[in-house]
Amino acid sequence: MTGAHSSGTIVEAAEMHPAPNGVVYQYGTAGFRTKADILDSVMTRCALIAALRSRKVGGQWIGMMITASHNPPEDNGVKLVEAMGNMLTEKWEALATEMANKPTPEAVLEYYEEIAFKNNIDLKSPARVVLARDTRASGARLQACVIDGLKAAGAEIRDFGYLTTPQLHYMVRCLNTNGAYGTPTEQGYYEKFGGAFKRALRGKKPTGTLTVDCANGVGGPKLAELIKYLPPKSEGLEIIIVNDNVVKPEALNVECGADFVKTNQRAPPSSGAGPNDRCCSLDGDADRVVYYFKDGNSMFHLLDGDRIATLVATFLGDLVRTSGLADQIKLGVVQTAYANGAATHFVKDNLKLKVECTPTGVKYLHHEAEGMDIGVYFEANGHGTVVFSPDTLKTIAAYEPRSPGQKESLDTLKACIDLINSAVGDALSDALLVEVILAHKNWGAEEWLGTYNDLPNRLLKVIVKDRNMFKTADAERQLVKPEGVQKLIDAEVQKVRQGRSFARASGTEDAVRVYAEGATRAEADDLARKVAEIVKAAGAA
Ligand code: G16
Repeated sequence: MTGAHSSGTIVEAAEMHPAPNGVVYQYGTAGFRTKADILDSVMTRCALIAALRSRKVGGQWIGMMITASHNPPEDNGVKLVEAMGNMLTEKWEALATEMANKPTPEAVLEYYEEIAFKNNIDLKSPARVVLARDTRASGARLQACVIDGLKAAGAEIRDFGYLTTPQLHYMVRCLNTNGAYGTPTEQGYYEKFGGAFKRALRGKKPTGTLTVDCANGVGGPKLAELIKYLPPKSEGLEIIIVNDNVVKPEALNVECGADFVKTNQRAPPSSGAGPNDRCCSLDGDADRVVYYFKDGNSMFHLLDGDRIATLVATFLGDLVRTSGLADQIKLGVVQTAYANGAATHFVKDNLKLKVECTPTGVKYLHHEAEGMDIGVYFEANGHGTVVFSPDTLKTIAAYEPRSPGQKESLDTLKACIDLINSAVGDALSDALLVEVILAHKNWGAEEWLGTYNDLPNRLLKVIVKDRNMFKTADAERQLVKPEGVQKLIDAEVQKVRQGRSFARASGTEDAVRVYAEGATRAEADDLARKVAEIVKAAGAA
């Protein structure tokens, strides 16, 4: 931890880490993210923004996470975290983008002062920033750039070293709630979620084992630590960790991890799991998780974010009902356009719950979920959590059950609330929640899969000259630019039974993503290929 005094000027810090010529930066879906070797200046400037943001919110702790999550090892990035542990507000994303693109150190200082002036920020008031990073090789250098910026801005720094992204969000929320959310230490995190897991299980034992692919990222060592706080495997869950090599940073996300599994729809080649063994994969910073297994015929089955959402919504809905709270608390589900059509139908028609669709990016889903009593949100890629409104939490806390059955359900519901990292999607806490639910239902992955049939789907990446020319509307389901391209996509969709497809520019990678689904694997693949060709042709213009 460092003191709250400035050890350099803003101009000097910006001079130490000059912006490369001709690069345009943008705060994207999850912060700044690009090749690590052009990020030094962004880190220092982002630190200035974090310090200003902290001052704006009365000196509360603001988080900075140095990570590029699912991206390849040579990338890196930074995400800023608001005082309650959620993503940076959009207005400040725009300020961060503008700051990152200032051409000179003098312009950086000028803009720093302009932000302070326009937002009524007293530059002598306290600023507090909490910092962590994933295991990428470039992380140490970029962290030094951040610290130079923070010191120049006179911010108090708490540096947690290596953390998963959700652990950093947890620290921010704990620090700003005086420990009401938990103790702001790694041990505090493990105690909170490990303890809640035990309480939520209520003596039930998950069937079989869980093999966790940690993407060779920071989730590996952190899961190994968390396991020490879980019930012994004789009473609880036997977890087998694979792909936990953080000593070789070039192995990060390579042929493993949640994004690999979801995109390729196959298990990591390194997975040693046997038939019907339950498996899950985290991504590089452990904020996403997807489940899967191979059946007796070696056929791969994916249980992605949509499946987690339906499982969680079903279980929490049942607990609310059996506690006797159904009249007072309503559940809703938030998805993106990537949600499988079958999952959307299942939530609407079987669970009879409200479904909202937002653009990609957990910040949008989280915001939508905050408007619900209990908002279950998951992106299909496995990124998500559950949000409980303050009124819902009060209702649950004050509720007097009228029978032992109601009490049992209420206690499980309360333990689940503690087990969920409501600040942000958290692969470790999400996986524990899934395990609790499967244990209560006495299900393995096969039974979970049996709840409905996914429509076959395919996700492709198309490299184009400038992805920014692709603009969408209607929660990314329609392309409005380049003009005329949506019509071509629609024409292909018409030809396919249960066809649906859309294209959108990624906010984390230099590519356009194409999603397609159809009644059969062949139709989904064919539709995805045709739409990708349309996008490629439009992007070449
Ligand atoms: C980030 C965001 C997610 C988003 C994903 C892909 O995840 O937090 O909300 O789904 O990027 O975004 P895009 O399709 O725009 O590239 P992560 O896990 O990489 O931080």
